[in-house]
Amino acid sequence: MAVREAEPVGSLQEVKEAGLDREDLLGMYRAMLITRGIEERGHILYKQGKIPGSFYTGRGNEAAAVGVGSAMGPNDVGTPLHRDMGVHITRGVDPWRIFAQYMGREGGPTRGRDGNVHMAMPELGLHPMVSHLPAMLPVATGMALAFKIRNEKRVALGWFGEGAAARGDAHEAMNMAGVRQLPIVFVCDNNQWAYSTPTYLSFPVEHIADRAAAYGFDGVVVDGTDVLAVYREAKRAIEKAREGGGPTLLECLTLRMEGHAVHDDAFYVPKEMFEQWAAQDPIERFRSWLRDHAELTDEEDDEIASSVKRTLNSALEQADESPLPDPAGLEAGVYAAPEDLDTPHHK
Ligand SMILES: Cc1ncc(C[n+]2csc(CCOP(=O)(O)OP(=O)(O)O)c2C)c(N)n1
Ligand SMILES: [Mg+2]
Repeated sequence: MAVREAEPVGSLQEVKEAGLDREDLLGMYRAMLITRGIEERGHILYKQGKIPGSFYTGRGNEAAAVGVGSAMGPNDVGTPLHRDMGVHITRGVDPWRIFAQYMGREGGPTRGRDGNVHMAMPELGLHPMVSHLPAMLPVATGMALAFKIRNEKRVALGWFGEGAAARGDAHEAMNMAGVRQLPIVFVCDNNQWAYSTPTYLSFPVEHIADRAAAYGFDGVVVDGTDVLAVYREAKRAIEKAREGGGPTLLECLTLRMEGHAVHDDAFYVPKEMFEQWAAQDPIERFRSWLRDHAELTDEEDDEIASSVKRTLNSALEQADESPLPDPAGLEAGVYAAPEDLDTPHHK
């Protein structure tokens, strides 16, 4: 029951045993590049005044998000947060929809009802976050409870930050999931800061995952900059949940590489901390691993980079063509209609 600190990933053989072939690996690499590229371009759009409100990124969290997203099964569900763009990308959200969301356009997943990252596409198994953190954990727990009651072999994933872990709804969700042994994986994006609050003011134990034992399930800490280690641990936890083995708390350790949002210059984060974590940038790490273990050549790498660039260029164009929402349709999509719901008593 005690927390386990996951080993880093070694050879290609080990990765193959975890179920990934070379195509999968390059797909994950591409997803990480798309994720970062979207957020970098988002910054530019923000500076151009094209993004209303504030702007959030998950820089430094690309491996954690893509690693977990890639381990999900086709019918699994999740509630990713503001650092988890990689989950949306891995589940197949077309990048132009994200740019449209950023700019409050009709083509965004919320059809222009919200800008920024309060979005997801339920048809891809993802449910949009609300601002209140970690209010999506009880929602994910509810979905896991539904799967268990209906005897469906599906797993729910609920994301939360290490700061949000201090709130009651995190405790309530994990306690209930433990009591009922629900098919759920709680994924903590521990990026070491909750706005300006450091971890030692958020929790008094060494790891957030240490708490799992108190809820009666396993806790695992994984280096969130190692996409393959994250994948391996997420896969293990998800398949365990699917087979009736109950929840896991998977803590992905990273550093939030930018301010809380674009308005915050993170002056309170020690410079050495940024330097130390910049040296293990998740994308650079994976690129080196692919070169050393999967024969990624310069030509292939350049090809992937230019195809990502092309994808993002045309995505931006497509998003810019998407109109702002028509105020006359403001109420559309606010309430679910009976045909949107698949529970028998709504039919
Ligand atoms: C209940 C609640 N209180 C305060 C906030 C304002 N707020 C938004 S993000 C944030 C920091 C959250 O830190 P953490 O959970 O570590 O997630 P991170 O942003 O670092 O990924 C705060 C205080 C909120 N969204 N919800
Ligand atoms: Mg945090």
